[in-house]
Amino acid sequence: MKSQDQLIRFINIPKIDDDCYLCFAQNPDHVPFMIKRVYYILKSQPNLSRGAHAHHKTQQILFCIQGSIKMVLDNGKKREEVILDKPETGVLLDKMIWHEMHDFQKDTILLVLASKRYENKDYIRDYEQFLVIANGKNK
Ligand code: T46
Repeated sequence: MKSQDQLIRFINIPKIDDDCYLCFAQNPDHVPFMIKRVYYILKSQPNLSRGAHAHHKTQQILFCIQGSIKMVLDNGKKREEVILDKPETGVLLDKMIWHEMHDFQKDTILLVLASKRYENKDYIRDYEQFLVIANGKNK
């Protein structure tokens, strides 16, 4: 199977364990794109859900640096679920992947590296529209 066909692609980064943990991610060793934006999601209440969209062009890597989440990834043909709960293991979220984040543990912190600046027009928020575009492109 080609690596592009894999829906779940983990990104493992170094975790230096001395008197604390220090993790780092750098291009190109761990991050296959130039980082244009960093954001983080925190102060989550238990059982929060977020996401439910895809991006036309943006690629991202999500690290759950505290707590845990369940994440659904869907390329329009198949849908898989992953649990993110380790600061040294991220998941690559390619463009045109529908994603949902569920079951945030209380006080989870999600750190995201993105290949593009924020642009509302890069979002597809309607699942039916996503399927049309994804399956059209995959033909
Ligand atoms: C994603 C998943 C994993 C900005 O103004 N700039 C930003 O860089 C971001 C990320 C968001 N925003 C604004 C847009 C909305 O008014 O923040 C608000 C919440 O964004 P959104 O509803 O997209 O948040 P989530 O948690 O559903 O999704 C976020 C990212 O936005 C999204 O790109 O892939 O995390």
